[in-house]
Amino acid sequence: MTELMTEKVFIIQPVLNDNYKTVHSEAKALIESAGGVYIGSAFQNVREINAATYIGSGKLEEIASELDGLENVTVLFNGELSPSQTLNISAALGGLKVIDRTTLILDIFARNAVTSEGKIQVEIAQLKYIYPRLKGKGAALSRLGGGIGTRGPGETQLETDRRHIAYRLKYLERKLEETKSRRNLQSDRRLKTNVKTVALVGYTNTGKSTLLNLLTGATVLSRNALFVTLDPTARCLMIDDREYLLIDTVGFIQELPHDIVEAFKSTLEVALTCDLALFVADASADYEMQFRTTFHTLQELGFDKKIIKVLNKCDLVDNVSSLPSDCVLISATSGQGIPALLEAISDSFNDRYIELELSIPFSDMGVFASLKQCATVLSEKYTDEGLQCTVKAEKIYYNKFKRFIRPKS
Ligand SMILES: Nc1nc2c(ncn2[C@@H]2O[C@H](COP(=O)(O)OP(=O)(O)O)[C@@H](O)[C@H]2O)c(=O)[nH]1
Ligand SMILES: [Mg+2]
Repeated sequence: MTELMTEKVFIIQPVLNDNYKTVHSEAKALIESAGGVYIGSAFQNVREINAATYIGSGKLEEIASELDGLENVTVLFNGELSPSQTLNISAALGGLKVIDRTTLILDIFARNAVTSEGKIQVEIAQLKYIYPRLKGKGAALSRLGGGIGTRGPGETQLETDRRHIAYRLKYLERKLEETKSRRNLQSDRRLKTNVKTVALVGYTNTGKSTLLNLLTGATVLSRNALFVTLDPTARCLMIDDREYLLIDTVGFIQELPHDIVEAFKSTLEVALTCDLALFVADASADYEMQFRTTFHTLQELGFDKKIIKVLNKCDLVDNVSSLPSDCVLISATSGQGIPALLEAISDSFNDRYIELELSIPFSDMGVFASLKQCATVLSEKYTDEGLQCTVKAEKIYYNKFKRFIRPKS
């Protein structure tokens, strides 16, 4: 597969309040999630919002000359724009493609929606956002071509008229109701496999993708065909010869526009079906808020799985001993804490296993063959009576083998 996206993205960051730095650095991670390449930023204090172009025309001229001559550039306006502001800014920048924050976020949701319900929900959100923006008969919108902000339903829908979109919305809303009423997460392919799944959840920019790459780096091209069919955010993780499926999720987002909250939640479904969730937070940011929001949002959606709290970016913290002790402290860039994290992951599954000391008579040697299929043989020794072995098996197999348990001497 060739890498499709080489879209270069320049950020215009309006400065409205103290949170702008966080929101700006988060936007860089969002661009990466959408497959774009960040190339630079312009910051602008906004005392009063300009009705036509949001920021002043002088600043726009400055940006236009900075970007002059560059090809394949998209401008991300990291705030919410009205349809006409989007068009006016684009015009002021010599016709460059301009997307706003909501459009970028919806694009990422579209890339990450896995279940059919999630896909429908994201498409509804996209269409609702596009709908009022189609006024000028799409001239400006169809000029967008492809790339960020046009995925999901975008490419085909942008050329159609508003009436068509209204029909489509009605259809999708009906379909969503149907899907909800016979919600069936079993359709998720992963559930049909025995591989344990571990999901990375948490805010955008906390280092989830970096961690995924670090942990699975050696096994990027999974040896197992099973993984090839899954979405690109799932990778095989090996710990002590045991396979797990590690899944990246769409990150929580600061100042998420409220009308796309439902679409966001639908992208989290993948976390609901995992066996273990790693809650990743940024040790150098407001990690308590990050853990709290992540937990509450997932709980609202019915999340009831095991959790490991992970504090990443510990390399940026001077006083590591002040960090909460119920978290695994790591740095995905320096590698610090990674062995402890791997141990915590494999330990969290260990309560499913028991060690059995068995004595299998020669007349029952067939049992040993089937034992090997579902248990790890830790030791084996032949005696006059038969085979004595110690195995580690999932508890569910206890009954199957209990008649061979060796009496304690
Ligand atoms: N200093 C430091 N930076 C990190 C660490 N982990 C990730 N980052 C940086 O944080 C930014 C966001 O990382 P990313 O993995 O894209 O975050 P995601 O949005 O949660 O997937 C990137 O610039 C990373 O290089 C870390 O442990 N320490
Ligand atoms: Mg990421």
